[in-house]
Amino acid sequence: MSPHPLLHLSPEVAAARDQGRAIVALESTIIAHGMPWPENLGMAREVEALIRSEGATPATIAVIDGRICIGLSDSELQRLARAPDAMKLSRRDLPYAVATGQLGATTVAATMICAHLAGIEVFVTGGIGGVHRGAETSFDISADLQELARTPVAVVCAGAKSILDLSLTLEYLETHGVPVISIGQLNFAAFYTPDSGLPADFRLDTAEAQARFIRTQWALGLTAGVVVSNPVPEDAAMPRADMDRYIQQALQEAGQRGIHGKAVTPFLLARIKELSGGRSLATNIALVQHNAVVGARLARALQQSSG
Ligand code: PSU
Ligand code: MN
Repeated sequence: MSPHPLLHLSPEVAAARDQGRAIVALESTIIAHGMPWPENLGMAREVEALIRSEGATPATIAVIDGRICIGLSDSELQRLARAPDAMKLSRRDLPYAVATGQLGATTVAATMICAHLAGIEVFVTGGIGGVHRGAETSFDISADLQELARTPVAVVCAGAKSILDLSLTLEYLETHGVPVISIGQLNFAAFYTPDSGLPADFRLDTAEAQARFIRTQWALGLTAGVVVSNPVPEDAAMPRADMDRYIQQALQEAGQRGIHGKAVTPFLLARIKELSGGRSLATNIALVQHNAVVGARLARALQQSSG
């Protein structure tokens, strides 16, 4: 039985749900707008395979011809991976995409909404959106942060990219009561590099400890999400000085070209990939894979603690 009339569960996800098995949500903006073809398709398939090998069920979420799909077939994954013109869907865009039958890729915010409607508690991505540098004049603060404040889903990520103002991002999360728990280190991760230099809130290394924290938060009626910051493995990280240069240049070009709104993040990601000669893409794929393993283990621990 579908958990909601507007959701379409894949057979694999529906079976996992019926059997009470751990499910991990995955976003699709990272496929359509975060990585180039064909690496995006390879990444999407590998991440799903890793989650299965950890004993959980992957549920990639997207809007396909107006249908909110929880779990995609391989041909649906391929279609999204070759659709840079798919809509980028955040909270405000979701009703339009469904009502008018669009093809759309869900951001962290929209994926959290759909995952929660489907009863999925854990969601794996690369990096969350945040407060952009210069937000005091642009007002550019990702809707991901508001979503984290209101929707009870645990989001496993490698922190946030330093294209953002990470210090303001953490302040914003604090204000809205969103805890940031970190794995293996106290500091918040900075996506391409393991350490942002800024402390997260709590260090919890094991899936069991993370699950206990999350269950306790929700049992207290604190219905926010949780950020689970999982640093990129050292051997896949980018040199920090190089990264800082690419980011500076990409930000400057975005300003010169007057790029704004939801086009900012995809522009910066693509430009950093070019400037780094593709190295940033390899790091991006490695960190999502790492998050998939951590997310699958967390989903299993949460599932076991649900009684
Ligand atoms: N950060 C990344 N890769 C991504 C994104 C963010 O490292 O692909 C995507 C996610 O889908 C995230 C969205 O939810 O960008 C945030 O976009 P905006 O800054 O426009 O809110
Ligand atoms: Mn924005």
